[in-house]
Amino acid sequence: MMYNTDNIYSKAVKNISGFTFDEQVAQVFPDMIKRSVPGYEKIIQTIAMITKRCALNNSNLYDLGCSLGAATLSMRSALKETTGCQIIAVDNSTAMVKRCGETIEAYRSEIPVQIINDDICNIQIENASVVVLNFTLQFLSTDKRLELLSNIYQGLLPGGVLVLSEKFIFKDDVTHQLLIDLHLDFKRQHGYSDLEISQKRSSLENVLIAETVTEHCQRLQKAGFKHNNLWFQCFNFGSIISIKEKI
Ligand code: GEK
Repeated sequence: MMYNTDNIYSKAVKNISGFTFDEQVAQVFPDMIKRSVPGYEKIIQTIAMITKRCALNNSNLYDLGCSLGAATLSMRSALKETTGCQIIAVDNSTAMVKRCGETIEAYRSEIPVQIINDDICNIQIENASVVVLNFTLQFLSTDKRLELLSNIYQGLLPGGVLVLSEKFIFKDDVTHQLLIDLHLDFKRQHGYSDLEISQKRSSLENVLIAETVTEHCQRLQKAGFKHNNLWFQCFNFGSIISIKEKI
């Protein structure tokens, strides 16, 4: 599968429309996410480690907002073929799901992967041991987030885990500004021009709604999770692990 370099915002655009996960984005997605999200590759690698330790025999693993299936492939690499697990990957972007299917097909494995083109809010989570929301919740309107997390909590088996990776904001203005500036430096270091950075920022406005780590942890508590902690952070991006208690 061929992927191009992300130059979607390299030329000045008069009216910047809201960001969507269309064919143009799907074509450059691996390049875009690596150059835009500090720590992305580390998180993907660690999802394999978490899977190895937390996946339960004969359970379902979910990749919600799977894009091209990077987290699915990571989870699959960590699963033994004899454990009777299956992975369910969901995305509401048709362009992403189509390419995700082709990517998954390209790697041989006996672990079944079901790819569903739907809104993650319509998915019944059941018999789950690992659920991944890798930079997806931030695209869901805030009023729908608790219901989704409650659904995930209910569908997890005792001892099951949720990996929730997000872009964060910070209550302390000084810290917030420095971490944002460091993120901008990261993007510049990866070859994005100031024009590209500012046009992308405008297109994501009102589409990506970031919250503080505390807001996320409070919502996770409300959804039922008693054990929530940040396990990774790089600048204003990070990942929380939530564990459903064992009985
Ligand atoms: C990765 N997890 O590479 N229902 C289903 N899918 C959705 C919804 C929704 N309501 N909202 C957004 N998406 C991936 C990266 S990207 C993150 C995830 C980013 C999908 C959307 O179509 C896109 O594919 C994905 O969530 C977000 O580990 O681009 O910053």
